[in-house]
Amino acid sequence: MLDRIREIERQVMEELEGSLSPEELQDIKVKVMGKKGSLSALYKEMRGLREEAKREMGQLINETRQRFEQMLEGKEKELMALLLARRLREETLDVSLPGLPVRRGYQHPLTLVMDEIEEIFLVMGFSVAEGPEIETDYYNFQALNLPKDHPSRDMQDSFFVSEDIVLRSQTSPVQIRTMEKMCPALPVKIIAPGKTFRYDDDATHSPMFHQVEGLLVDEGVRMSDLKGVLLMFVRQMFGRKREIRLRPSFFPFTEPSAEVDVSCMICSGTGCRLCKGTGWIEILGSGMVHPRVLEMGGYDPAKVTGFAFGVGVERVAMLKYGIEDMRWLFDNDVRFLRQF
Ligand code: 2U9
Repeated sequence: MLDRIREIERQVMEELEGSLSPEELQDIKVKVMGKKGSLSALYKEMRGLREEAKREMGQLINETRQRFEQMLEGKEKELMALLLARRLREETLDVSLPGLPVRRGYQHPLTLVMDEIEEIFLVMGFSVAEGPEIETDYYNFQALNLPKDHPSRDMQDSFFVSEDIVLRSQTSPVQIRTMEKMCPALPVKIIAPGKTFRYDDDATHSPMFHQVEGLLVDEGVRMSDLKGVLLMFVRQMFGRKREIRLRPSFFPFTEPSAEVDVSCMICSGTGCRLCKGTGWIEILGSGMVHPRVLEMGGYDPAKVTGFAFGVGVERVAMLKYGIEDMRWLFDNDVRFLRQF
């Protein structure tokens, strides 16, 4: 039996030497000291011995058991220390390493241009007005002196929701609504930026596009005021060397009306591809508010006058950033959007 104990001890030493994990240690513990372990088997074998030998053997086995327990405990501590050292080594975090780059988004060129236009007019004392994108026939057409047979009322040009409801084809209804609300207060000095809708789709037209329209109504407002404000706008937007020229035109809501050209920002007037050799680029529509439109807003055209203008935001963006096709503004291709 003594030999058996020695043999078990030798085996335990050998296995402990080679064990590398707490799980392996546990296995050894069970194999030797568990209910069906090799030491427990010895206790059972003792039953046949004489009293004296039984006591001696019992003591010896108990001592061996205690030794094993100490050895296992020691080995466990050793292993835990090793594992901790390894974790500390492997999980080290170098806080001085540079962080992972975060890709930043960009503002859409239309947002940039829209914000810039608003800023220019805010500095000149205009306020921003907003209104519905879905309008009644009255606000979109009638109040703007667009008669029933006017071509822009045609189904071909406007998106009708029903006979009386239409997606606004310009932001002018906002100005009518604002005049109605403000009347008789003066001055009405507002810009109306926002989405507009027309049945059109090619390289220079989109069915949804953006406009900023302006309106100034007060006593004694003249066409020269309009010209001064627009010259200021154009120079802020396209550079202080720009000039403007007004060409007579026609809009139902303004009289007289004028289209406004800006001197070409590429060739400064000598003629190039952008201005098609003319030196001038059309940029705005404008005019003195039609007396009937003033009336429709609640004001007396005998006492007040007003000027109005409209600018296409996509067109300004295309000119400012050299964008050749309007559809690129709506494709949401990040290779395009990243450039702004
Ligand atoms: C009220 C009275 C008059 C706004 C105006 C234009 C001329 C014009 C175009 C510019 C490019 C539309 O986006 S575009 O295609 N706009 O030519 N707009 S005068 O006139 C108004 C507005 C409101 C009460």
